Amino acid sequence: MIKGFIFDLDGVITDTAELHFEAWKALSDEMGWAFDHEVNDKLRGISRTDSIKVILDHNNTSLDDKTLDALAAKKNDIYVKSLDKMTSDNYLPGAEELLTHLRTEGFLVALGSASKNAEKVLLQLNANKYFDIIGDGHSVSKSKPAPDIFLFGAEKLKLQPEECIVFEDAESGINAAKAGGFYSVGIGPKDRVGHADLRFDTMAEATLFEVKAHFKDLFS
Ligand code: B16
Ligand code: MG
Repeated sequence: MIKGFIFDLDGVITDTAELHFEAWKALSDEMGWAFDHEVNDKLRGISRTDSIKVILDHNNTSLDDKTLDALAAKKNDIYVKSLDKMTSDNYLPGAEELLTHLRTEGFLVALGSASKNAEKVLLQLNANKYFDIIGDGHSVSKSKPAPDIFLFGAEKLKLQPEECIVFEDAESGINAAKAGGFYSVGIGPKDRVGHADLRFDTMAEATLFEVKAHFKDLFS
């Protein structure tokens, strides 16, 4: 039986992908690297360090670890500053409604994000009230597609993976959910999250009614 839900943050609760894009783009322009939305899409769900490596690969460049860390920190400063503009108006359509509904029905809810800035994003959105457990980029060392962040959430909720549904917008995130033995809901196009147990184009369609209808044998 499903007793809990684990939500990714960026791309599921709020759309920070564009803010990440702008910050990586500013750094790339400064460094003379090519960077566009197609490359940005490959960064969904993966850590900051892995992200800069993807950008460097795309540019057939490599850097020593110290320079790489310094440049990733520079990008992060730009990104964190851009979060100041975020408010509770910046939930993705449907996200706050679903979180509210889960609270009303008494489900356990955890965050399972790769971001080390999740705390600030939740604060800007005023979203802490919807989560029993916060799992973020500081909680585990192995990032998605390893299942560790979702296993962390389930363990803290005192649930088994098969008692939880994971919501994810990233290919690596659905892979992580599957690797951990969780049910998964993908948010986004088929070519990105079509391997999820259930998929919606956007969070606006992802109502509790639709989720229950799909996983009907798993709800009492
Ligand atoms: P930060 P999620 C992920 O968050 C983003 O999708 C990904 O693009 C980003 O690189 C990663 O967080 C790390 O973020 O630089 O803030 O630590 O989708 O897992 O909530
Ligand atoms: Mg995401």
